[in-house]
Amino acid sequence: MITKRVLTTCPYCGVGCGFYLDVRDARIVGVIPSKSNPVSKGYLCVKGWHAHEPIQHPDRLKKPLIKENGKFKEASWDAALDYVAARLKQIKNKYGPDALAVCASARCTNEENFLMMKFSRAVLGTNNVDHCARTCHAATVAGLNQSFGSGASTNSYDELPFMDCILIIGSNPTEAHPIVGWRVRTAIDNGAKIIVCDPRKILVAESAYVYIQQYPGTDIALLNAMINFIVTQELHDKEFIAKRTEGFSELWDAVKDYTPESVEDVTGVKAELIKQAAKLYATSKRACIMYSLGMTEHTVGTDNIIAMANLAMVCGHVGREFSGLYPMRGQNNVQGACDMGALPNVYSGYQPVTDEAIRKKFADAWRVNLPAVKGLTLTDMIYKAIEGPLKCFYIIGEDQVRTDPNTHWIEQALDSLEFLVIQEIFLSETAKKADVILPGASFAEKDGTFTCAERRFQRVRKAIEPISGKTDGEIICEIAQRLGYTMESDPEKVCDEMASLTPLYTGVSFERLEDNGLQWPVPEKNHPGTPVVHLGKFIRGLGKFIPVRHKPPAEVTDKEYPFILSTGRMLFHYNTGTMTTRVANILREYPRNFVQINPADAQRLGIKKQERVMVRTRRGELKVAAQITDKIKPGVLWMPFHFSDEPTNVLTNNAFDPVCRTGEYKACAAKIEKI
Ligand SMILES: Nc1nc2c(c(=O)[nH]1)N[C@H]1C(S)=C(S)[C@@H](COP(=O)(O)OP(=O)(O)OC[C@H]3O[C@@H](n4cnc5c(=O)[nH]c(N)nc54)[C@H](O)[C@@H]3O)O[C@H]1N2
Ligand SMILES: Nc1nc2c(c(=O)[nH]1)N[C@H]1C(S)=C(S)[C@@H](COP(=O)(O)OP(=O)(O)OC[C@H]3O[C@@H](n4cnc5c(=O)[nH]c(N)nc54)[C@H](O)[C@@H]3O)O[C@H]1N2
Ligand code: SF4
Ligand SMILES: [Mo]
Repeated sequence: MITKRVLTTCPYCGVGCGFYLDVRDARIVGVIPSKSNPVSKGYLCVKGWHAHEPIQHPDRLKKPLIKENGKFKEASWDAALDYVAARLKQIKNKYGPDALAVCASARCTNEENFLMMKFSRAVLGTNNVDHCARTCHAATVAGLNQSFGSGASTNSYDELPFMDCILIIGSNPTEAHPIVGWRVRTAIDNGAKIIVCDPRKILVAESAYVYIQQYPGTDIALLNAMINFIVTQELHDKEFIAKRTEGFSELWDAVKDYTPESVEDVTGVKAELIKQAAKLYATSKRACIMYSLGMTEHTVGTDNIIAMANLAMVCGHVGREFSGLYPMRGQNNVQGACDMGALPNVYSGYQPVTDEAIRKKFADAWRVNLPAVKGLTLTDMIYKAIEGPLKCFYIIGEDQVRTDPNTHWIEQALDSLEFLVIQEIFLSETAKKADVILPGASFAEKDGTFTCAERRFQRVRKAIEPISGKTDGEIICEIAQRLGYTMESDPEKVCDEMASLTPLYTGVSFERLEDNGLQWPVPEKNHPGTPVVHLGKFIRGLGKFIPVRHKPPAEVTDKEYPFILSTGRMLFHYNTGTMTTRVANILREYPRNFVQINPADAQRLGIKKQERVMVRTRRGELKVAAQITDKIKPGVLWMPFHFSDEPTNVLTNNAFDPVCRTGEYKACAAKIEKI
């Protein structure tokens, strides 16, 4: 007998599907998709269908753990929280507030992220707060903000089926955002022509009108060549450029030498294909660009984003319905964690910490003095831990040891700290390094909201009581209390406080999110939400053309490391796999890591199907099974990163974009050897 059905939002990817959790005798026994959810309309992917399974897995952390002489011992909540508060206070007194840093979680609710950034700023007194967007779409926030004045998706999922052309570049929607992938399929069925630019022949490339298989890390050359061709063929939107943008002549100065022929060598793509793609995109009436980490996870990530914004503006394909840029945000609530100000430079709604009037508004509301200088990014926290000034790190729901580039580097940083607190639902590799582990609560054990990749706030609802006894939000507030500062932990009240301090989300409240959620901006109490932004006018006024030029990845191939290694995702598993490797059927289908290699390379090296091989880079080495496939070019290798016991990030390069500080997960030099 099902005793209740609780409507909530999927805890995995940024699509934001809605489903019910079926509860029987205080246990969650199943998932049923919600037909009325505006995002998923009754569909779910394999991860959503199994989202209940990890929640009650026996491996869940249930009691706080304190490390003594290298071993974890169970402790009472009071003992653990007293100890954490005492150590935070001691470190702050000894070294000052900027010796501490917190990492919020894109897996947690908006309300918990708001509390985490408030805790950092108002309680610890530091702007050193960040989260995994740094490894992910920070380039989107930095790039689109410069071009358009806002760093989020310009349009909505529901427009996709009605596009004439979708340019999919560095995004694998059928695996990483399946329910958006389903809308892309609908668009194809409706007659849309798809352009796919991806070093791997991903599933949607099979249905592409033009498929471009460039080398990883050569997208600026490719996009500039498209712009070059469009302008020389007079296919650009002169009226849009004149009325709505600035800087076109500077752009032209930069792209005039990027003829399609001139980029053939660097991209590995025939000029004719680039011309076909450019012409199709420019001449389609309804055309948009969908992109993701293939563009952001590079040392030129920010420039990659700007190059796409340039292309869209040259063709007038932005700032109206059925157009735009769709950055496919990754985690269930990474859009929200950014929106809530879990970033070192802004409060909620992207209000700068360096703006005196804004700082005063928050300081008055919170009755404290607030730090005026920007904090450290996650990337720079790691450097500062190794160098010495950063002494203490409080991390919620992020497994840096498995997900940051170059595992040895991140381990060195965590080992250098005086005190590490991890708030987790499973014993992740990062948690193993902690001095104290605080057991958090999964999405099914709390109320709140997530914001998905189309800027939609949606409700998350509690189906069962927290298994550890406390939600993540309550834990943060109880530490704050012990440090002498009272914070309201009730999610609905936190949401109201956030809305009252944040002009972009003034109209957001639990009551108004009941049915379909709300897409921000929601600048007034009764505002209906905003499916399309930059309509008629960009948020920054005029759209800005910013010239960008091709730069090779930080590490290029050479005699010793002749392959380009790229990494990414597969449909069945999710990030570190702490959750999906605890779903029996998923693990049965995909139990282990692998490396993809082109048949010509495999033959030359004598590597056979499924043979275990050694992959090496300048950072490390890893034994994995070889998967021979013509879906990648000769000279390229590809690996997923979902398997904790065969950890891909021992190989990846900790080289970072100078602006947004994201790591180059998508291209480094590697070699592959028979064992
Ligand atoms: N099933 C599943 N879904 C997920 C996740 C998951 O782990 N599993 N994670 C979520 C998260 S956190 C995120 S951020 C998103 C990410 O979603 P995506 O970014 O779509 O996923 P990735 O596989 O990382 O990379 C996308 C594509 O970029 C291509 N690529 C690699 N290098 C380059 C390049 O230099 N140029 C171009 N143009 N393309 C390149 C890859 O071949 C790949 O097809 O997915 C979210 N959804
Ligand atoms: N090689 C390679 N590495 C990558 C990438 C890549 O493309 N290639 N992509 C990068 C990207 S885009 C991302 S976003 C990162 C993701 O990196 P992470 O954020 O480290 O990965 P997740 O598996 O999502 O881990 C989050 C942790 O949160 C925990 N958790 C889940 N829900 C909750 C909750 O409600 N409360 C608490 N307290 N904990 C919770 C999970 O158990 C898990 O250990 O990985 C990055 N790493
Ligand atoms: S597409 Fe994303 S949000 Fe939807 S069910 Fe799958 S993992 Fe969950
Ligand atoms: Mo991500």
